[in-house]
Amino acid sequence: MAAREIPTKPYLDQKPGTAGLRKKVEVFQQPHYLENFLQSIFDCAPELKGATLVIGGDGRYHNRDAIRTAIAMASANGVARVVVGQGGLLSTPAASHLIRKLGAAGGFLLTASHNPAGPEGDFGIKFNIAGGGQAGEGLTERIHAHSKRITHYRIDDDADVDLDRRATVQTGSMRIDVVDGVDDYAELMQSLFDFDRMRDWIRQGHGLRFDAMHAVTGPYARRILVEQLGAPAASVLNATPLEDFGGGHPDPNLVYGKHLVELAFGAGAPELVAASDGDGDRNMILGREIFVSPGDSLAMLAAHLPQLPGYRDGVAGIARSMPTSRAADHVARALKVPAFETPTGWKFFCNLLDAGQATICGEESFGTSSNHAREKDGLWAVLAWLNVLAVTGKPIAEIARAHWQRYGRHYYQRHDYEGLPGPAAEAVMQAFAGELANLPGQQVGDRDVTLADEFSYHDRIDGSIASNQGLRIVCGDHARIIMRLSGTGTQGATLRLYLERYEHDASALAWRPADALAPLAAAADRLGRIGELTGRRAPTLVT
Ligand code: VG1
Ligand code: CO
Repeated sequence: MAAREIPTKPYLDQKPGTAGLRKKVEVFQQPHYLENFLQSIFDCAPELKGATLVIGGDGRYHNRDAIRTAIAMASANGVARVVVGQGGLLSTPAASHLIRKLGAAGGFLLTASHNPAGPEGDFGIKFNIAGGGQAGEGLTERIHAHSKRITHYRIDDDADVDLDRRATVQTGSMRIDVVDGVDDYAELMQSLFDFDRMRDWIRQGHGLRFDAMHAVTGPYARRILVEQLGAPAASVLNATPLEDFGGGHPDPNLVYGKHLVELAFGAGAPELVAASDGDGDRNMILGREIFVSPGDSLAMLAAHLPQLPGYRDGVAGIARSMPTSRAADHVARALKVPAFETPTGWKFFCNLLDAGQATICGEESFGTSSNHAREKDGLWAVLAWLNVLAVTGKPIAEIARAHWQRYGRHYYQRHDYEGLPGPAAEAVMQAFAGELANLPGQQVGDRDVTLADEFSYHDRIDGSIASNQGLRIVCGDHARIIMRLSGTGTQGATLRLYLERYEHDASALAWRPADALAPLAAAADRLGRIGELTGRRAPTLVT
């Protein structure tokens, strides 16, 4: 049987959010649901015809089924070559790299990131374009519009392959390569970092612990940290990818990574404690008795980047998402390079990276990466820190203290109110928005408000404008309060409140972030009437 056209009816909810289409597994299991969405991509991205397509996922439940469907549809839609990770596994940054390396026209990344997996959990798919970055807003909108009027999809059931065996198979007019998902990524990391020095650092007995959280980074961490850098096997925790992530929540932050915080603050702590998320694009960094907030991590890595082999040419610019702490901006100023502020979501960095204007980028949501890929990269951040430790010979706490002394410290927290009824979350946003016009000239948390608006971004490279990207109150360099709604959830609405306070006085560098930020949290609650409108006394998650 060759390619067939199957009639189908549209679903009206296939609208991608901050990072692809994410839904409950049972939503994806509805008849033709995935097929409709994939066909919408094929129809809106004709460049896939006759070209190479990369496919891989984070290994969660439904990954294999979805990949087989994607392969069968790629064949029916005229794709010349599919490259798929063995076992269906590719971390998000590894997939991005593979697209770039192979000159592929795009890739399907099957992941719902850190959201829990399993039959009751979440599933998701991202479409990345040539160059390795996520499809931009325009294309994403066209795909969504198309999905609402789709009538047929094409599939070729003969195009199938054993995902567990590395091989090249020809089916009809399409070639399928099942490749090791780690090889190319590991080679890329070796080109960026000083593996010899890192190996020495480990050999000297400096301890390190990396938690793969039973998600996709296990095989990557084992290969690089253990086999190539010589770390003891026990350095990598939960290294076997499981379809349900072992029942866990592979979101490396202060809540879901609490065991790592305890390890880092306990007796005999290793010098570097780290973790990544479900699809391998997030990272958490801890040292002995210190948690490095993602905004600080971006700033500190940027400051040290020119000492790492892949970045000897220096830093062209530093980019961060709007809610991310402005710590990196100080480093950009010191390096005399531009600092960019983009909306939440990695896709907004890609034009800057492509244009060579930014070298390193970061988000407060535990995302950091550089121009080596077009996605954030968890293991890259861990290796970058490892290399910094090996080069400086200093522990993380000392690096952080020196950094704060020089640049000042940005106290930072994100408060999430998860699973809210949509109308309650909207009401808070409206209440907060309603206060903005009156605020400039007034005080918030003892500081003068200099700007209060809704953030919109003008991409100077492609001229596009993204509006509606979060509400913010700015008190000069001193403080910010930001509020936005999450675009990645699958249940109810999540309100995110971001708090930032800057101090540079030597006596103000060692406070507890919760204490430093309490006045701003109280102000945000008052302005957005959060308690009153949501009935919640406290956030569900503080990171
Ligand atoms: C969240 C984060 C954002 C990140 C996105 C995808 O989006 O805030 O910074 O880029 O997740 O990360 P939102 O809209 O829920 O705030 V991942 O690791 O889920 O691909
Ligand atoms: Co992720």
